[in-house]
Amino acid sequence: MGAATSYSLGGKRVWVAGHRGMAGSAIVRRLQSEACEVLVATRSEVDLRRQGEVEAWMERTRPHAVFIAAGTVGGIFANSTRPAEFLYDNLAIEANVIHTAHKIGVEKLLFLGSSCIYPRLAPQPMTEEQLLTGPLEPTNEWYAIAKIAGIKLCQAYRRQYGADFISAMPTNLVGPGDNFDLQQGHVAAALIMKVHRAGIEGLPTVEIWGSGAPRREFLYVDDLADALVFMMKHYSDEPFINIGTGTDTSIRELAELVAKVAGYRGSFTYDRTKPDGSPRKVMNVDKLRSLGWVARTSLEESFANAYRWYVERPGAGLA
Ligand code: GFB
Repeated sequence: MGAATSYSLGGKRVWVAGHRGMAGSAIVRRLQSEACEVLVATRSEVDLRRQGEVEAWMERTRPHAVFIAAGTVGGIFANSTRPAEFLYDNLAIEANVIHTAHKIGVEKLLFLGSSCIYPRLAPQPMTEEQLLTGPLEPTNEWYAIAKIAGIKLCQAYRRQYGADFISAMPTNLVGPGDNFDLQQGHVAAALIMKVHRAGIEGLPTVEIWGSGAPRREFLYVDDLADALVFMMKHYSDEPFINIGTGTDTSIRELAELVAKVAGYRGSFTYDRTKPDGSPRKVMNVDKLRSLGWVARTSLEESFANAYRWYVERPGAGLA
């Protein structure tokens, strides 16, 4: 039960589903320091939305352990304009992988959810007990419903079949490998792109969506990967666990931090025709702390690393 359990990755075949994404690629980086064999599959090898392809691939490769970091993801605009993809893709992926993992006897599986599973007006910081206590945030309820179903699948397979399937709920992420797409991506990448471009082009202002008042928590993606490997090794129980830092910042403060990191001296304007989304999202991370894990990378260091990663890419600031 809980922290007392221990699962060894040594000598195991470990499948990171979604290895090209921000979280998945960080898990692959983190697994380099474990004595395991890392399995990955590109979308042309296996489309995770197709049950037959998932079954064939998993039956052939026989992973001992699985991280489900695959999914259709995006920021507030992507979530609110592509509801069918966010609901269908994520439901199909998690149902296919979790059911097949049970069928072939996967020893351990970790499903990644999201902090948007909690009610829009959940008391802050949000404890795991807040799940399904109120209406969801409308801009991302499609994604949230799919992620809640993923948690429930893990719990149901544990209850009915004794499968060692667990779930982690990460907060908003920052770091290398993010989706640097102004329309589809999240706020961290968008601010980095916008501020960098304004610096290059000598623009006096940068436009921020919404009021700047919403508060968000940001976890460095390599800290997330470390927490997930920690959970894979040391946690085995039905309740899911929040993964975050436990501290939040306003979007306005965040914009100022990115300006500092990028050496940008202009100002910010606010486009109030764009949605704010949830007024505040910050995790209570007491459970994770009590298991023995805390985040290491500060907010400024996280954004400085993400900024450096972005500007070192060819073509940064041009697209
Ligand atoms: O990161 P984000 O897109 O999603 O936006 P959520 C966070 C906040 O930043 C919102 C504001 O209040 C946005 O209005 N914002 C300001 C911007 N400027 C920008 C900008 O240029 N781009 C973007 N994207 N936002 C997501 C969910 O919610 O959080 C996902 O939609 C997922 O499903 C993820 O759960 C963790 O934090 O509001």
